[in-house]
Amino acid sequence: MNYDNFPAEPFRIKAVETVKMNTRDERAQIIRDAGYNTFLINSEDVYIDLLTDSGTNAMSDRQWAGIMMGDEAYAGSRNFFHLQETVQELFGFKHIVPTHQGRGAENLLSQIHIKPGQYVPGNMYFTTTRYHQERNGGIFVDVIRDEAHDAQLNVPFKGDIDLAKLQRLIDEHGAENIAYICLAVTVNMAGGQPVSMKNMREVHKLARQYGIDIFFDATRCVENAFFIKEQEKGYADKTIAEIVHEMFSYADGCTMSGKKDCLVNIGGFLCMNDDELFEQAKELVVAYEGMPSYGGMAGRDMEAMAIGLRESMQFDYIRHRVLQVRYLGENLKQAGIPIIEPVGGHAVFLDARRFCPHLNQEQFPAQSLAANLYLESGVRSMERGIVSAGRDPKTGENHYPKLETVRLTIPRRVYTYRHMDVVAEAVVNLFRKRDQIRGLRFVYEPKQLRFFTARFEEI
Ligand code: PLI
Repeated sequence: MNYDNFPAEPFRIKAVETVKMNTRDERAQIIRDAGYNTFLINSEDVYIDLLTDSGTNAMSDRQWAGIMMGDEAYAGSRNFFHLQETVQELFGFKHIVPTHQGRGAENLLSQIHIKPGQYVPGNMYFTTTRYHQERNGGIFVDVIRDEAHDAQLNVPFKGDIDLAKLQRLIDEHGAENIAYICLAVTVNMAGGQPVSMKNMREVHKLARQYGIDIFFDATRCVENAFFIKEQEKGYADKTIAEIVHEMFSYADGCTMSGKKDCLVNIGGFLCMNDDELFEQAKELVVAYEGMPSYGGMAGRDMEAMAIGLRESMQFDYIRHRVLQVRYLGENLKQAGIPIIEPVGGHAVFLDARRFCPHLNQEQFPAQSLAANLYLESGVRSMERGIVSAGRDPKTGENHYPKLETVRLTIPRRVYTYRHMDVVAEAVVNLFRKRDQIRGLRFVYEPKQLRFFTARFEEI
């Protein structure tokens, strides 16, 4: 692998956390005890943890200094005002409602903006987002471009909305039956694929024509902005902050999981421009989260978030971030490992259909692949396929997503390129004996968001 194309870490390491490597026999017992679900493995038993990039970020010295500046007043904390100012300046929205994390914001938005029976089009789904939409009577409709469902197709901006699909939905059901458009930047379940500025502009134009609101899922908006700067004509000379600002100019508000691009371990928020919607959100936040001036976060958490959001827009940071992920992807590709292409912003996704062609989707190939990767190497990853997709709430039938994947998710500022090499070696070793990976069946299946706590046994 040629390191020249990949920038060195743009930071010095000031604190370290020791990790341990246990034996294969120990791991065999651990994964059995965990019901072949990597969510149920204790963190202490993991060597390199690529379960998620959510809340696993390393904070900077400046953020830790901010933690000491926490104003833990029940109401009117100065850290809230700092966060509010920062988000207003960087995102350009009028109002912000803090929440304990992203799904808190999704809960509020779904309650105040969906009438039962209304449709909620989105560029592929995210688990918690769709859960809250459906719980509030919304009908989720996937309007992402078809290419996003094809793991092997290497085209830019696979996260774009297909405008024809959106138009068809409006024609069929009428604009009044669309709650709002949910546009995720980037699209997690599609492989961390970005959305182009051109698409945001066009979706906005169409939505305006019909008076439909657009809410962005802003969770990985800074990573999305990097792809726009790198690949979209006219943006090479713009700063990341300028690009992020323009992106949100095409939205009426957003939900945000701060645990990703705000470079913190906890927190989230909901934004909107509409005053009336803001009043409704404020009334609801006190019931579910806390006062409108903390919403489930401590003062110190809001301070770290305000500082982290600004840091994430530094070009050296975000370039290293996205390219480190790409480095792992390129490494795997060169070794002939089937992955989703192009490599997205936060993770490399193994294509379990091609990795385990001897298993059908009902044998949970991605779930088993993740379990076997842990067994072989102590590397923890996550299933993103049929188990994550869950069941149709009406019919009880499994959703059968085209993408059956294992996500190797890179925490921000935590691991080095050498860690990426070790992960690649582990995946390559497993690939050589892939025919030994066995299918799984449920021994326990929770009704909601089953992937978090489900248990399996080998067939
Ligand atoms: O985990 P939360 O509640 O802070 O955020 C929920 C959430 C919303 N949107 C998107 C695109 C996400 O990726 C997301 C959370 N993602 C997790 C936990 C993940 O592992 O990807």
